[in-house]
Amino acid sequence: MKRIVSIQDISALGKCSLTVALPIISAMGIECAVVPTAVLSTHTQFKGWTFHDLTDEMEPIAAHWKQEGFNFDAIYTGYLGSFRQVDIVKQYFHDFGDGAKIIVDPAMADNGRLYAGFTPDFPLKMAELLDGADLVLPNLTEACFLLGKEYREDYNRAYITEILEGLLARGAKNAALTGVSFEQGRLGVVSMCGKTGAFSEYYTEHLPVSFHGTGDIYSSAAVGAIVNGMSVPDALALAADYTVECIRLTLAEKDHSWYGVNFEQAIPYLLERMK
Ligand code: PXL
Repeated sequence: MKRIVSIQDISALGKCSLTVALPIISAMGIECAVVPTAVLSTHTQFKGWTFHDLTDEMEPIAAHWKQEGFNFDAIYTGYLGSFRQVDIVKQYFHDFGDGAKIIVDPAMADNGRLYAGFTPDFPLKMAELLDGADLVLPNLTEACFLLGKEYREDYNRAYITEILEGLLARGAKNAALTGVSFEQGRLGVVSMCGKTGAFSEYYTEHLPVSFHGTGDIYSSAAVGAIVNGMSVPDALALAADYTVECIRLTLAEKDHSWYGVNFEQAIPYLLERMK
């Protein structure tokens, strides 16, 4: 059985980070070990959330795992809260990266802005994780922050290509950008392979809503698909379709929650598509 480890926070309620990575990756038939980097009462789009840092647990967990000789098919990182956590994650890549795909979701920003609590110097620290990563999958905002580039809402293919090349130049083997739209009503993911230069793109219906946690759902599904042997472009397309299905099911529910999507109800769809 394949085994991965996901390193990110656990927002106790809020349908993001580990509370989506664990169920989605498990449902895809992959063992999902976790390194919880912090416990929050909710994700940070709520008001008044609590936060308990778990950085001090990260190195002892790694030390024990090394002693036990564990290895992983992939290391999947998401939301991280500090420079020190990024440094420890780099140590995980070093200690457990042999034979593991390294997949980095630099979850830290959206819609042109960093999430609450991040200082402007954090994105360049997060960018250190790209060096040697098999895949980095930021949204457009995160990519701009990683590269220290101005975020633009109106852009063309040349701008998107420049961003993908910038991410590859930071050392990622593949780069994928989400939330890209060249056409009214269509939203998608574009990616580039550093080795072959191959460019791929995949678009879905652009539902006129924005829900929290969809980036984490998309990344988790992409990680599961890649570890199950799909090519990067196919995995990205599958993850995009799954995310859209999650949003559709959420909108179909009267009184749906604002803070996250009904990803649980779309798991049968995901598994059907994996066949
Ligand atoms: O979904 C990204 C995410 C993960 N973890 C925490 C967050 C967010 C986004 O706001 O606040 C704690």
